[in-house]
Amino acid sequence: MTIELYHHGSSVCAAKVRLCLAEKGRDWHGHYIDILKGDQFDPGYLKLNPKALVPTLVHDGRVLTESTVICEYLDEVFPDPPLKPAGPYERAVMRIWTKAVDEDLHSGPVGALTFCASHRYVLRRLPEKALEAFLGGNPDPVKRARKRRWVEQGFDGPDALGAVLAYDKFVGAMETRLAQVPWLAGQTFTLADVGAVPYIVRLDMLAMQGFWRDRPHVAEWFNRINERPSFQPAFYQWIPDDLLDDLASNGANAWPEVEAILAKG
Ligand SMILES: N[C@@H](CCC(=O)N[C@@H](CS)C(=O)NCC(=O)O)C(=O)O
Repeated sequence: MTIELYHHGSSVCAAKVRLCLAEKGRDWHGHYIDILKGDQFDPGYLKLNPKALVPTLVHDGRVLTESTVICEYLDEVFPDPPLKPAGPYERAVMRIWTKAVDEDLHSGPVGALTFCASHRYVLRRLPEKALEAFLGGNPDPVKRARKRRWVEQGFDGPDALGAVLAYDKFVGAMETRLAQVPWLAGQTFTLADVGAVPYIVRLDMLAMQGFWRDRPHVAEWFNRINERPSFQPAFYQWIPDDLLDDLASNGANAWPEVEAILAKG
């Protein structure tokens, strides 16, 4: 039984799958796809993942994409410990959260915030030709255009406002929920939490803990997550120190812009 994961240190979707595998106590073999250098556009990788995205899981030679689907799959093939609630209603609630992560945060806000605040500066270190190849590489024309905007315009462009507000709304919904129950789907840690954690870690890495400054239940949930044995292996061990430094320092520089957006609401 071999598990291979094509992933990258700063990919929220890849981190979701690493966290799931760590919770399951499963060993895996990694292929590092540097999505900030354009490895995802390699023709060999495109055969596995035609959308040029990470993660891709290969389990016993069979390929799976889509991080939320991969986590559901892993929970079925490795049911112990379970990461889905026992009851059908609670499982549905869990899926409302994983769907919200995909539709409300991953659809644009996490990329817009990360690129506008930090990745645009990291990418500028690429030689001009490599940067152009990177910006032109995405097979989806809409995503290609928006990434160019994030990189070229940052917070002066049209995307940062919506991204900050969507993130704030999501963290606000978490606060409301976590004031009632210890975990997003109810009484146990589930794929709902696995799905949300990487997006909160992203804010943490961007030194944007201000998103939960006045949200004690999110802060307490995140502290509990940090103490799980799965946390370090899933996140920090995969992020190169220089990228971590870039995220923290660029994120801190961008925080006043984020705060200004939040203040206006
Ligand atoms: N729906 C996909 C989204 C995957 C995705 O957007 N991956 C990002 C990193 S989190 C990526 O590979 N980006 C590379 C690029 O945009 O060029 C999933 O959940 O796996």
